Amino acid sequence: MTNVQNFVFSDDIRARFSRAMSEMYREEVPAYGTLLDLVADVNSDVLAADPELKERLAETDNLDRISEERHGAIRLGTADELKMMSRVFNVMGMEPVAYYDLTQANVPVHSTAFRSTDAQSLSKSPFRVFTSLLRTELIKDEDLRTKSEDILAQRDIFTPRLRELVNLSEDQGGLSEAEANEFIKEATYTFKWHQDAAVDKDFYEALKAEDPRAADIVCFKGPHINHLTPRTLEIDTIHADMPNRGMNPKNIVEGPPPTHPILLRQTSFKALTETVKFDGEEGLHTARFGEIEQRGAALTEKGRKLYDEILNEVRAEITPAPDGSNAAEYMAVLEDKFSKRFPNTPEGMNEEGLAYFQYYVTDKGMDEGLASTDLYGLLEGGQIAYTPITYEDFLPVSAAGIFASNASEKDREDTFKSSSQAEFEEALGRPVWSEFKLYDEMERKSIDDAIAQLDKISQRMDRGNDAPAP
Ligand code: OOG
Ligand code: NI
Repeated sequence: MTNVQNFVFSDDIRARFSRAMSEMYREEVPAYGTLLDLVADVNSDVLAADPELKERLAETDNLDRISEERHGAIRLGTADELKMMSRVFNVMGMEPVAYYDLTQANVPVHSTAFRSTDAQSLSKSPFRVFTSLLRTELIKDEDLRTKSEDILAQRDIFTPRLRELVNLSEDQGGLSEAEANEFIKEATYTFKWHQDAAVDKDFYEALKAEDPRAADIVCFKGPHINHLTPRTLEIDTIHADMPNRGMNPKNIVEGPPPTHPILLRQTSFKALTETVKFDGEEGLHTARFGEIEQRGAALTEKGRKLYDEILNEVRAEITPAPDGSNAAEYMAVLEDKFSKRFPNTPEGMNEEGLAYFQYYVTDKGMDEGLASTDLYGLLEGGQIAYTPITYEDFLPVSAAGIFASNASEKDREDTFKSSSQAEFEEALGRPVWSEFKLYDEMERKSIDDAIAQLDKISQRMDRGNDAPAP
């Protein structure tokens, strides 16, 4: 689809790019394909068994996106790479949202997520890319640090044609069909896995010994896609079924308990080991993995605070053992603590101001129009209803868990410098959006739109009534 100037809509470019990435990753990591099939099966079972859910998703324009939905993760080495990447994503209508400080988990990166920011674009394609920037200053060994910075300064992860197309899009205000196709091809290539490393084996091993995540970023020619994550409606079923399908999942599903459809629940299977050529010499690299996620309600700052508080309480009592031996016990404590303090129905969360909601006109509203003057009355009267806004972002704690589970046994020493959103934004060349502000705007807009829609219905009914008899 194109707009008046015959440019392809950025939402379309993003949707097609997301599909192209999925195809590429399916070829690179066959287990990802298995996971996709599993997710598609389970999602269609869930929808078949729950017509109410299906109807609600359809009513709020969120049904079609489910099976298309996924996120990816990449890791960059320099501020210039981050700036250019931001422009590449911008062609697809994706903007940096939220700041994540992974140094809290002793990972030497800080991050944002590129995604679309309004409800309509999200319903077209919610594709998001968690994007991390290495903080080379946290590489402790001076030699390794200096050499890493030199290597990164010399590489160019973008093809010349991709740079041209980004410039073109910015100058013209969009891309034609042929240009968009070329853009998708070049952008996808940026995230391809390259078997040939950019360094020799000694340097790789030395940097890996200091920090495997730094090695994953510095030693390769480009920011290979690190994982691609489909969204499931039933994560526990899949988690339990993964071993039967030859996948080795991590110990627990990270995030809130199954009783609470909030934020984000994630599980992954362990990184696969890939062969690499270091100046022709063979070696092995372990970084890429598979992951699935289940998304729930976006929480307000108040809700998020309560979530963090309860999770800390849980972790003070029990931490999940890496071998999974106390998984059932951990889940029981998690469920217990949350059920005591966090409501798990939309009504309960709304009453306490813990989550954001999308308001919409019901079938009854379509018949009756603006039957009351205020939102409360319209909710009471059943002309308007609401459903939680889906959380579009990430959870640093589980992100850090993922980093850790896919790193090595490396000690988790607490020696990193404190976070710096300002530094990150300087590298990025612009501020990141506050996720709370975006959800708040979405909620307000949905209320305004629903009331305007009811008003129009009422006006049409009035005109119908006043019309002179034929
Ligand atoms: C990013 C990990 C973050 C998630 O789902 O929380 C992430 C990485 O491994 O580079 O993707
Ligand atoms: Ni992820």
